Amino acid sequence: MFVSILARMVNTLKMCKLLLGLLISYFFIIGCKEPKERFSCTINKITIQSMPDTNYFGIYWDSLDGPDVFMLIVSNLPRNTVLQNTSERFENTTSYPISWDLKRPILVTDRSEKLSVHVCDFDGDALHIEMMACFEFNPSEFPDHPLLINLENKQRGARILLEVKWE
Ligand SMILES: [Ca+2]
Repeated sequence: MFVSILARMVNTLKMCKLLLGLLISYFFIIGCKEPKERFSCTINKITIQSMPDTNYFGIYWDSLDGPDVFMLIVSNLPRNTVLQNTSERFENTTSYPISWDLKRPILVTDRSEKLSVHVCDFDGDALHIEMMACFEFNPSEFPDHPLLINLENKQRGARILLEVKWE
């Protein structure tokens, strides 16, 4: 009887030692993990370098003059659905480049965040907005951290330039 109790106690002690060992190993591994690298990309300026003359149906944007160009920047993350809705339009645009120095620079700190830059023509009210061209921008796809980023929409023959800052 006594021997059996003693054997059980020894086994329990062994188990405790094993568990303690596992716990120490776990915390050691967690402690040795590389700290998460900081990631921050700020878009300060957007320049439209070229846009198509006509819409998706081959019709000119505005019959008497050029399009009234503005941007909508939409994030895939819910917290930033519309990041920039500039009311500063370039009315009757007949030549490019045109640029926006963003009053509220767009900050991306999440590697999974992707932005869609929609360049649109404004036609009197929000119901009559026409998409001119759209561009996708995923900052994490630029590991070299260039300060100027060209985005192209080949299908639309459209190009924009982003001026960014990395930290
Ligand atoms: Ca228009």
